[in-house]
Amino acid sequence: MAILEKLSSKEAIALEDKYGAHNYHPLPVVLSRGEGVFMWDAEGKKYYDFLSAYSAVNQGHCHPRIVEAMSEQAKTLTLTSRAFYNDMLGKFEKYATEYFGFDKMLPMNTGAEAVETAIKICRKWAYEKKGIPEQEAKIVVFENNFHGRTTTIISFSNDEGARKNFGPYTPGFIKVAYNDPEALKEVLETEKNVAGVLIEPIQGEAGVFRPDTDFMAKVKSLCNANNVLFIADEIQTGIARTGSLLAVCGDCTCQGHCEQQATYQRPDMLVLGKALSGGAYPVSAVLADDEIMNVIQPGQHGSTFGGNPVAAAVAMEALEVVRDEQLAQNARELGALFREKLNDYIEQSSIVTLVRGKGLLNAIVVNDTEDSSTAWDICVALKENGLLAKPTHGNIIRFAPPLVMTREQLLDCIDIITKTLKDFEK
Ligand code: IF1
Repeated sequence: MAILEKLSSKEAIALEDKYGAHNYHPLPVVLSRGEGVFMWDAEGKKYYDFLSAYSAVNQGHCHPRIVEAMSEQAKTLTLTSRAFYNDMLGKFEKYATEYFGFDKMLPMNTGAEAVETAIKICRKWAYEKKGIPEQEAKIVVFENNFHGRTTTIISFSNDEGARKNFGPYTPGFIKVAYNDPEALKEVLETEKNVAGVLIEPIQGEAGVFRPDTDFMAKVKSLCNANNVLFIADEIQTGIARTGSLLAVCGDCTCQGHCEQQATYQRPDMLVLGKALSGGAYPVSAVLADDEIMNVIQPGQHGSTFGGNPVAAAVAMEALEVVRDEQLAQNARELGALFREKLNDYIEQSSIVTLVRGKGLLNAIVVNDTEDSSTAWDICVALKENGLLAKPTHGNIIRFAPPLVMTREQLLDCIDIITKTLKDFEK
């Protein structure tokens, strides 16, 4: 089989079934091309993408500027390892630290690697700066969190499917209820040796669960009061997805980064991934100021591909596109329109109970039990009608199109979604 020989959907699925680990249960569609908000399957059928690879493709599929940057760098120098310098990493580090307003950046590849990096930095800071006894550092995490799939990260997950039979688990994590400042306050004031709080500003996998508006401000304030690091995992919510550059920016309407303290809850460590590269290449990063980041000395952390020249070129272009195309503003405006139209539909619906989200990270809750197949069946019907989405947990369907979507395209998608839902009304 020639590498670029086109397969039929049936052939592609059969190959994955026979030769691939069964670690996913994909919707029965085989995609072979993407452009902007669209993807085409192996038979040429066109779909709106309403998942954006879990918010990695915020800038749209195969964005020409990002592809060009990747292609040019790939023809020049792809990887040196960090055993040597290269002429792209310093540029990327300067660009990204100015873009997000931190002293330093540690580049990695996947989101989970960046979360693991933040955990390591937090622990090291706790021992070497806060004076917590070695091996005793605790990090607070939240019920229904999702931060990746490494052994340490699933150690503090409460999703049995993600953690069962992967033990023994990594110790040193305390779980508290999400969106409950009193519970967090209690833990920070009673537990000894707390080093950090690791939080998603909106819990994506939990079903796009948006906390109270002032929750992030309270988390930051409680961390400051207890000398604990506020670590924001913006891997899914960041890069304009929720209608501002970062979800911790609150409702700030600026297109880039600002220090409007009124709305911006500046974390001590910012964790980025996914759309940091526009979905073209694995790029992730941890950003922090010197007094935190400088606990890492040569030889104490790293990765073969972390900060490679292609990652640097792709990420700088992907971030520039976010600014030039005002994607945060577009996400804010289209997200409000999406929720308004879905709420109009919900008023007379028996199958959808609510729509929730921020910017273009939204979800609907289907009026059925978690273990019912209704949400799945709706997604299969949406696929037949030319729109791709996938349930998160059981009866919740996440809707997250690329942020380059136009108003006309969004209205077309809302039409597809409501017409499809009507077929499931009781
Ligand atoms: C899968 C979920 C989403 C993330 C946050 C870290 C990571 C993710 C907030 C790790 C990754 C992806 C992983 C992917 C499905 C998807 C997902 F359903 F798993 F939970 F988006 F909600 N922090 N989320 O959302 O980043 O290592 O994957 O680059 O594992 O099935 P990664």
